[in-house]
Amino acid sequence: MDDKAINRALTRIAHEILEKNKGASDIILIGIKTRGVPLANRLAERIKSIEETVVPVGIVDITLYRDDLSKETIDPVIHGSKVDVDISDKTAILVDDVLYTGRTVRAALDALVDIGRPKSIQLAVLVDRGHRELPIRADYVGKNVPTSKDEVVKVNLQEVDQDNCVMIDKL
Ligand code: 3GP
Ligand code: 5GP
Ligand code: MG
Repeated sequence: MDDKAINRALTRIAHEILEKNKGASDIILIGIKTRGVPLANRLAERIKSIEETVVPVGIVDITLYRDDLSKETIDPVIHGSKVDVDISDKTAILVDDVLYTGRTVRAALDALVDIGRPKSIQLAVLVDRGHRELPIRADYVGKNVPTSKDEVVKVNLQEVDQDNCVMIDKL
């Protein structure tokens, strides 16, 4: 995906979020660090320009104490989170760059439940690369990218990497 393809996918997801939730009044976006955070901010910007509603953006920080590139699978550990608004009775939308085994999202769900009791939780990802190890699926997907386990999806975002692209790399 190049810059334009990423932008189109995010614009579509913003519209899908508004359609599914009948507007943006009850929504909070929660970016999963690192690259889920700029993606959540971009979705908030788009929602603002479509509906003129300001959607709060929170952050959950889930540090993966594991080397995904090795065969070891250790549960992710939750570190710091920053959610300034009350998420009770809101629809919290988790945002991440890549959905893979689902373990990161499971940990993020734990983190959210500790912060409050949202009315519902949805998941938006830029890329779904398959290979789930838990019963987790995304409500909004930028692009489904079938991968093998010896490939990685490289996600570059301007805010972090100074350019915008999604590529498949061999390990
Ligand atoms: P992120 O923090 O922005 O999500 O997992 C740590 C970082 O390494 C992630 O950045 C992710 O984008 C990047 N990464 C690249 N390939 C892989 C991979 O195969 N597994 C994991 N967990 N991260 C990867
Ligand atoms: P999971 O916990 O679903 O296995 O992995 C999801 C998290 O790991 C995401 O936050 C994502 O950043 C990172 N991740 C896993 N696989 C990849 C990948 O192939 N490419 C990138 N960029 N990130 C990945
Ligand atoms: Mg990520």
